[in-house]
Amino acid sequence: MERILTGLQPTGVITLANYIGSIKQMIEYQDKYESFIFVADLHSITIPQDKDTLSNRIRDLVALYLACGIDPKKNTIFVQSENVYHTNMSWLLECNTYYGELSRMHQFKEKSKKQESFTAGLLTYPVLMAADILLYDVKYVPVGIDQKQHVELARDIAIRFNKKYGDTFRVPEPLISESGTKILDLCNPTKKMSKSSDNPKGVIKLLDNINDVRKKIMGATTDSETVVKYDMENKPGISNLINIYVSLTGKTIKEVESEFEGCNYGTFKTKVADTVCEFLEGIQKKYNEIIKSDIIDKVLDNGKEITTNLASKKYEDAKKKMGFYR
Ligand code: LTN
Repeated sequence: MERILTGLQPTGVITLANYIGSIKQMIEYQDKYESFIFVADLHSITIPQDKDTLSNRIRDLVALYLACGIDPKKNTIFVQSENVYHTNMSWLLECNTYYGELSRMHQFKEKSKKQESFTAGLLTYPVLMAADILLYDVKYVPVGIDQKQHVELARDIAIRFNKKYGDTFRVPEPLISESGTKILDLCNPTKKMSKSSDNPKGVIKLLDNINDVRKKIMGATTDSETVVKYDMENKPGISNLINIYVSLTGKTIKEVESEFEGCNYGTFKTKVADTVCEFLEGIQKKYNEIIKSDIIDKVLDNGKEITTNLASKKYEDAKKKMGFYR
């Protein structure tokens, strides 16, 4: 089985869009690949984080992933800051990366232009990400399209290092899922549903109160027609609800259109709301059990041991190749 690795930042609660767009995908991958999933807590501090909520967020994130169906027997799950080799490796790689490469990254340009001043970490962040990836000889890195450039940088760094010091790193490839459906904001179905949106009515978080979720779906923006038909361009609101319904039931768009032929939007929305609420209730029940058990600590201790072992070997190898040995 080929190995894959992906990192998730512990910022904010996971949304239904995150579930449909990426977690579902990871659940499929767990039978196909040997998968490493880690909480990228060191990445999250490139912008200031509240120190009192950070550790809760890490636990919450792990608990939610487990509640969604990420199986700890099939995945190695760990916390980035608990494995010192990520930062150690990052320094070796930083000294093999150029300032020009980092300052050209889209995400750096985007995030730095919004602020008067920013930390050096915001610039060097993609090198830490390269270290995360290159430590484990992974074949693929499942990421959203926004992270593709960072994975390409990791490739460039690996190729450069291998050429300069001898074969050390496996050159990874980004795995961008085509099938993951983009879920849109319920109030403004022209933009993505995002946890950082300023209008909470448009966003469903996995731990939202069930009655609120129902209200959000019933209040979703739609068009002035009455036909439940998939048309992303002219009927983005209804199409978005169809996408949500399709993703949670496994039905096809055609099946959904005929299921609701002749029905008004109220009937359709009620059915979507029932489906989403039932789904979230299941996740929340599991989440509440997991969060008060010792499962999280067991899973993370195990992940730390396995990955520290692998990473230390890779780090020592890279370090020696660069000339550090006695
Ligand atoms: N930068 C990513 C998170 C991340 C990651 C990684 C993803 C950190 N290290 C390694 C894949 C592989 C993000 O912000 N989503």
